[in-house]
Amino acid sequence: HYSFFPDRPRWRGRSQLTYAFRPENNLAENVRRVFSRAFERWSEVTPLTFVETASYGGADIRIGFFSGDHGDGEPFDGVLGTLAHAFSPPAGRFHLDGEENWVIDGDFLNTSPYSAVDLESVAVHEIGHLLGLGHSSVEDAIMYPTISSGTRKVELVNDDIMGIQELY
Ligand code: TQI
Ligand code: ZN
Ligand code: ZN
Repeated sequence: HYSFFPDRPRWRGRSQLTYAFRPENNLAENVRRVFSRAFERWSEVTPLTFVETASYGGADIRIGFFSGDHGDGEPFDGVLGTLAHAFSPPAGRFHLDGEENWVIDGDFLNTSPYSAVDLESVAVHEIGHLLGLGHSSVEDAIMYPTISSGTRKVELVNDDIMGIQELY
């Protein structure tokens, strides 16, 4: 079953949210499209729309790849372990571990074929957190707290949809 954060934070009174990519990452178009598709999965089942903006500082949701200690008190740990973190509304902070072997549309972003992590799967999960969902006890749910390495899991299931529709 789905869950929320304590006090049920959500993006109250907002239907359009903006997102921006950390300029220093210079993300390729195919990487940006992965995030765009991940947002779409949530907008299909809510009144929410997500629009990319060039202004990193002015965006509701700020997406960036970082390595190790990156100044927010939650350092990344290299390959595997923590893959990404996102915070409850209205923080909008969406950080990914730049040292993971991210898989983009089945291709490796870094060089190693080991410990591959599917970017879209992680993005759909983290966006759930950004919108106010906690973890789910339903194993098939996007918001279930574990995923096997190399697995692709990008489809919202009924449990995710029931949860997000209770918030929006
Ligand atoms: N990052 C954890 C996560 O997003 C961070 C975290 C731990 C967390 N406890 C939390 C976030 C409680 C909000 C509330 O769950 S992670 C997965 C999964 C991670 C894990 O790097 O461990 C995914 C990131 F579910 F597959 F294990 C993305 Cl999809
Ligand atoms: Zn961080
Ligand atoms: Zn999580």
